Amino acid sequence: MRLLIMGPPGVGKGTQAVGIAAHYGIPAISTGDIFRTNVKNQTPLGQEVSRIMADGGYVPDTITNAIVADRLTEADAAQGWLLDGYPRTSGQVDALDAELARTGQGLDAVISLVADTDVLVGRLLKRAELEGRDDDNADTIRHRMEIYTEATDPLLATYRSRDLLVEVDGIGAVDEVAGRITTALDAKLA
Ligand code: B4P
Repeated sequence: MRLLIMGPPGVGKGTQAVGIAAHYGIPAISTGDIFRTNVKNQTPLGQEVSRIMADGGYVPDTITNAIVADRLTEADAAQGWLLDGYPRTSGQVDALDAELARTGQGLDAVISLVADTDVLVGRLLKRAELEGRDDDNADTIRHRMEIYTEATDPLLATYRSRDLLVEVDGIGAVDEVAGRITTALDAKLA
């Protein structure tokens, strides 16, 4: 099973990815988590990306693509994976396509979580209180939303045209959204 989960900042990609991955027995691979771990551990990669992330920008494709390609060679990813927050640019879509072609694999579905911007801003401001993430303040959140609209939202059309997109309403309790995703995926993959 090879899946992507996409959607705007704060829509719940990371929250839902864990449950979906457990359901299918595959690893959830979050580029955001990989970068945050490197920032926390002050690795050379972390030092390179910390300012970009704190400003709400995207880490350059050359870095992100190399990290994902490398992660996909690990043993736990041999039977499948769920990519959370990747691809986010057309260059990343091309890199993932090339990687899949190289290994003779294909995607099974792309989950698109959808929610109103006002709800998302509210969630991220609440997370700022709870977790204190550097990129969860009002200015950065606005910047992240703008970049998403410009660079990532148009990618959904690509996956729709490949008949891979499964759109799910991301508003509601976490369990409720999880149930919707499973039902929609089961219908898509049947
Ligand atoms: P991500 O880690 O992907 O961050 P996100 O978009 O904020 O997270 P997500 O949608 O997963 O929200 P979450 O489940 O946490 O990226 C962070 C940064 O890393 C990017 O801005 C960028 O700089 C960099 N980056 C990552 N991938 C990259 C790439 N491919 N290319 C370049 N740069 C990249 O949920 C948000 C909040 O809502 C949480 O507090 C959660 O508890 C809450 N929540 C979730 N579901 C809810 C629900 N149903 N109801 C109420 N609250 C809910």
